Amino acid sequence: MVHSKYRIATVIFDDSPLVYHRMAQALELSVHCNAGDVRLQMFHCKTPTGTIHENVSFAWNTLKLRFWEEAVLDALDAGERIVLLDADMLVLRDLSQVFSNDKPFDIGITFRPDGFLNGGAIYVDSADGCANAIRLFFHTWRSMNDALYFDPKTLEQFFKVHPGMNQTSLFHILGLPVLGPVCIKKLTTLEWNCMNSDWHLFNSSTAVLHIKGVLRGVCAGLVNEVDLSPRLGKRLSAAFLVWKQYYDCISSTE
Ligand SMILES: [Mn+2]
Repeated sequence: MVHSKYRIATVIFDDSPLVYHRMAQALELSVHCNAGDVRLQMFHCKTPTGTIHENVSFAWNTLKLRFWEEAVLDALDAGERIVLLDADMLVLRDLSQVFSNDKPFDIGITFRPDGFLNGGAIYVDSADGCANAIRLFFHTWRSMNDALYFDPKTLEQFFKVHPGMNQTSLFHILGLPVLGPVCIKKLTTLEWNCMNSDWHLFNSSTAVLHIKGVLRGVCAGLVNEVDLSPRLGKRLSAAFLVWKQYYDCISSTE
């Protein structure tokens, strides 16, 4: 059985560079084109003032996680499943298949082929999963993230094991006894969060494409699209062509 009732939530910072707004627009378009009438909750916020880190993304990610936790609590109340996505994503097909009854889970996390996790897409079975375990998971993740944010020395140490503000905090809570019986499912990035490590394998099984690195460079106008093919050869061609369809469509309406 495949579940159908789920929502998608994402966070956009209104004062972020134009490229992020274009990526959020593309996400919206891709959900509309490929995921039917699935509700996309787009949370708008502003960059916090007085950030203590030079890298503004630490503050963005820390605030983003608060919105994600709120969205999960709201979904739990509504009895709906939820997929939490970065704004730099494209949804290429309906995502309900991830909630197949065959292997029930509370939280689905994507792992790259090299074993590193990526926190850009989190799948939460807030309808059939254990509500208390899910609440505790997000509380623990956000608490770890907040603690690290205000402890730059420990953060630096943790980054040696796993980079990324939300990611390193996620990595370091996995396996903590405090999480109790939460059921974590390991998903492949290729299928559920296709990023630069997987672009060369991109195929019709890919449900979510993560726009990072050089793709984002083109989107921001930092890399000339014409220069892209020789640089990447065959490696990126399929993912790039899909990405281009959405971005051309957005550009034509600007
Ligand atoms: Mn991302």
